[in-house]
Amino acid sequence: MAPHGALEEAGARYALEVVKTDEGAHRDPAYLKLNPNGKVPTLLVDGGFVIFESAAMAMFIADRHPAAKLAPGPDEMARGHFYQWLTHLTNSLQPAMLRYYYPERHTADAGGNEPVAASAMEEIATLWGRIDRHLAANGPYLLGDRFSAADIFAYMLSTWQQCCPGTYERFPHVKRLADLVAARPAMQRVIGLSG
Ligand SMILES: N[C@@H](CCC(=O)N[C@@H](CS)C(=O)NCC(=O)O)C(=O)O
Repeated sequence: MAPHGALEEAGARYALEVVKTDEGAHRDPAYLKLNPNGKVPTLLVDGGFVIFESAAMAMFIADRHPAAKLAPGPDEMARGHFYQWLTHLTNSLQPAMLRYYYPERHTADAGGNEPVAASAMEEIATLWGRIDRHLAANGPYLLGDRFSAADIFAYMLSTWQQCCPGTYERFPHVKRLADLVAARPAMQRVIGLSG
């Protein structure tokens, strides 16, 4: 959803191709040639140039479409905070969520899944709590009053609520950000497709 939202916000020309992970399509040899990690998503630019890692795609799309203002420019101090938040989301919050969803990859113990998922859940709530406090003091967006692709990423993760039940009730400033992002016409088109 994050790179998809960035493409739609940018008004880029693109086509979506669904990789059916529930059918194991992300492990097909043809897909692994594009993304050897066997993860979704993958971005193919102009047919031949391939990028994996959704945060990298979001930054790339922001740079290629400066008029869309999805990131502060390279000469602006705020660019540092844009990198900070996007990296934090993709390096801290998302991995904790993936630990929750794939606990078996983090334990060799029989019966180890539950404690791994439980500790991931605790970490997720701690991280959302910190983000919520940041947004309370400096929001409504991660960069203050300025929307960026990092907010799309935060919105996407906020919809993964099985790992953090009641995210929007517990973290009202995360909810405010999510509501603002979800109300954007470009994001409405993306949500309409994935919903
Ligand atoms: N850091 C990667 C994470 C990608 C990722 O883990 N995607 C999940 C879906 S949200 C996936 O492909 N899962 C399939 C698997 O790990 O087998 C990114 O942001 O692109």
